Amino acid sequence: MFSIRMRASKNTERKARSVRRKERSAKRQTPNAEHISGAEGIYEEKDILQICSEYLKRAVNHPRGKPDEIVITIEKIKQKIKTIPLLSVKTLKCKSPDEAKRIIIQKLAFPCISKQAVNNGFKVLKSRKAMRGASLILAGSGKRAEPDKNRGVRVSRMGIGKTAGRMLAQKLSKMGINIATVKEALILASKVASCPDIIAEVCVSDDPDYTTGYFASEKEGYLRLANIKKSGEMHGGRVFFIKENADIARVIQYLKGIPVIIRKV
Ligand code: WAQ
Ligand code: MG
Repeated sequence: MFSIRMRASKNTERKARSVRRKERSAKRQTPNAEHISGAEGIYEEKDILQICSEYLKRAVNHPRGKPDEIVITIEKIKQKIKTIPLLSVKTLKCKSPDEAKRIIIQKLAFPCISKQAVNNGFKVLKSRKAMRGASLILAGSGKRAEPDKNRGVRVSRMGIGKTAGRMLAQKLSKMGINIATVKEALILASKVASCPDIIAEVCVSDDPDYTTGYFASEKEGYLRLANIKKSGEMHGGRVFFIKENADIARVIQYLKGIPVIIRKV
């Protein structure tokens, strides 16, 4: 199996480009590169070409704008892939961002996420500068624990088996939501929820025309929230609320590095 990842960005400071060549070759994308889009999954070798072409199409036709750098990484997975369960799916037809926010606050209060943590979470989700990864927020102190506050932590190396993928497509079709956005977010949220130190996740798409977000946790499942933001807004993001005493390096290693797959729907 292969991990395929794509990220597309636009450099916001064009004049500074040449100065940063050296840095760029080290880190490949400048810290002020504006995030346009990203995607990742685990696939069979014979599907690599098709997936790369899908990811490229997505990168160049994105509502956030035209990228001037697209990076695709293809890596053979050598470790054993861990099987994880898929979260259950439910949709709540919220009428406004305020209503969605009230529900999220309710859901977060029950597993004892502090007010400070909730407020800091909303700050990230509302920030005009979209990160390309997620923010890790300590459930008690509300401290942001991701090492790079501009980029955040990108979850990768997650996928779904062929048969399970077909069953998921059927199930989502019945609900009228069989689209890549939902499938990918559900697989990502299932990996995040399977991390023992993560209590809950909240996600708002950074696509200006995608207004459904979600709350997810092992207990509540994947709870879709309609109208979590107003159409046209560029902000978005992901926050993972983690146990106050969690080993941050281990959480990041799990999210980025441990390959997981869903085999049952
Ligand atoms: N790992 C960590 N954070 C990520 C990742 C990732 N692999 N991909 C995206 N993010 C963060 C990043 O900060 C983005 O700005 C933000 O999430 C939103 O990303 O069921 O499309 O790809 O209908 O715009 C939710 C689907 C869609 C709800 C979420 O996210 C539904 C979506 P986007
Ligand atoms: Mg997006």
